[in-house]
Amino acid sequence: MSKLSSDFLWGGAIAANQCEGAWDQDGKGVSTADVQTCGGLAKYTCEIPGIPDQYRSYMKNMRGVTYTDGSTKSACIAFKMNTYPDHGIPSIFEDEYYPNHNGVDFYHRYKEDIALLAEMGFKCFRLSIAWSRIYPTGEEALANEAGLKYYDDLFDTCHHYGIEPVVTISHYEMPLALSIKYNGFASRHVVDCYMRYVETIFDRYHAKVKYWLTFNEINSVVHSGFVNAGVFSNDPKLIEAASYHQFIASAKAVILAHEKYPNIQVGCMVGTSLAYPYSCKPEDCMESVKANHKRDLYYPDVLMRGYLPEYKLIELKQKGIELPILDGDLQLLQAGVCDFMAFSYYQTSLAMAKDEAMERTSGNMGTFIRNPYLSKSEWGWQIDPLGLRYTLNFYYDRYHKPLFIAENGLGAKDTLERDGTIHDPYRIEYLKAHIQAIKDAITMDGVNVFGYTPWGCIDLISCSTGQISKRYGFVYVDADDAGNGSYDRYRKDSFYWYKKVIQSNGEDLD
Ligand code: BGP
Repeated sequence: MSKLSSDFLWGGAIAANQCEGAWDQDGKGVSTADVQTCGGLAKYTCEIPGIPDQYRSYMKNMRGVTYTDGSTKSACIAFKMNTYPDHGIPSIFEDEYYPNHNGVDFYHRYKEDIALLAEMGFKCFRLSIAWSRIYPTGEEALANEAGLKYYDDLFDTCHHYGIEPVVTISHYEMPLALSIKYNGFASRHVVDCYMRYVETIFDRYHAKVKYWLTFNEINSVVHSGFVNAGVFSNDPKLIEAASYHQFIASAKAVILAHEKYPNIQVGCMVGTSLAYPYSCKPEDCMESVKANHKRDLYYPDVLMRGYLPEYKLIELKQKGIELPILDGDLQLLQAGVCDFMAFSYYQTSLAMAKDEAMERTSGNMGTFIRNPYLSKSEWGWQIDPLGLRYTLNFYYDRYHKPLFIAENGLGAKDTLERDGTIHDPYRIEYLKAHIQAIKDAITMDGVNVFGYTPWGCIDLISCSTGQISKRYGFVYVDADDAGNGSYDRYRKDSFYWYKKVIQSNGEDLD
């Protein structure tokens, strides 16, 4: 059996808003991530009247977005459920705790952190740039030099250790001002703001960064309009417009890269949870086709094939929604096809023609019907290593372009022992099974996968709950959900295990 190629990019992934902290330092503006609370601890919690029972248990740790309508202060669910009020301005309250404000202090500790990643033998490191460090409100004429300098130093540190940075241009944050003024990407104007930001960072870093991703989990706009695209509204017309504008923005970024910086490659990033049919009943099988179109295919279809698919055009027509297509847009989409497809994979899902009463479980791309054949994490995310091989085959068959696994991993509680060790056999077991699935897809199915960056390689703030106790890392950060702790770093057992995996290029998984 053939082996993995020697240049396979082993690494890990983080996002600026979930780890940097320093939310208001060195000229950074307020971002959409800065108004999000910590689930379970928040003072301003989100009560949604009329929510069906099977969803309710998943709401308890969900974080909120704090907002005011002028007279009252309140919060609405931030992630996995568009539940925004009719009127309200996302705002920071002095009496609320916002975990992303401190993150895990990566802004100040990145040198120590990258040295730890290098010790594991990382070949690449996926991270994001905080847009609001570069353009604090998104509309300045000049970029913030302190922000630019920070990422220069960060990329130089990576290269010092021979680590290739893989950069997400927009990972679940944008200047809050663009959300408040324009409802984010619902407005075409924000595409121009994004492009100014992209021009600035491509120009500055093209010699240091080869791989770029335009938007993190671009398809999560279906359920998280604010987190993904700055849309503080439930209006489906605005949400469809925002994702359309993100397509245009992504295509423009690809075109710019190809024209001016031929050494760089630009990919899309999709949150996957492909739907298996619940049963072999033809109706369930058809339902899985529809579910996949809606959540897992529309977005990469546009970005990897360069046109709006027929199934979506029909759906929009039936809903009476017109996309804000301008002259020349369709040519742009065609010319701006991505060089590769990156995706996150945590679990698959199930589709059933009639599913009202089915038991639900949670996941990053929604709440899903429980699959009786799968186990699940403490946070209810189902564990399906074979589903990763299935997903790799599915997308490679469809686009035949290189694939990059930008996220995967197990969020779990860890215990820091008195002697500074952390024993996390559950994480090793999870990752081992998923890496085996990747190897099988490459060596037995011929899928072209060029990298793997497990999520949260250093513990960080959870995107859906705001907790740090939902840990993914090989590196433990000594902090609790309320932000108490030394923030010192410790190597988990999985740290030594992953080091061996990388050293043996995936041969030694024991
Ligand atoms: C993905 C996001 C990440 C990350 C991950 C884990 O959807 O791209 O930002 O956080 O999920 O999710 P969580 O942090 O909610 O456990």
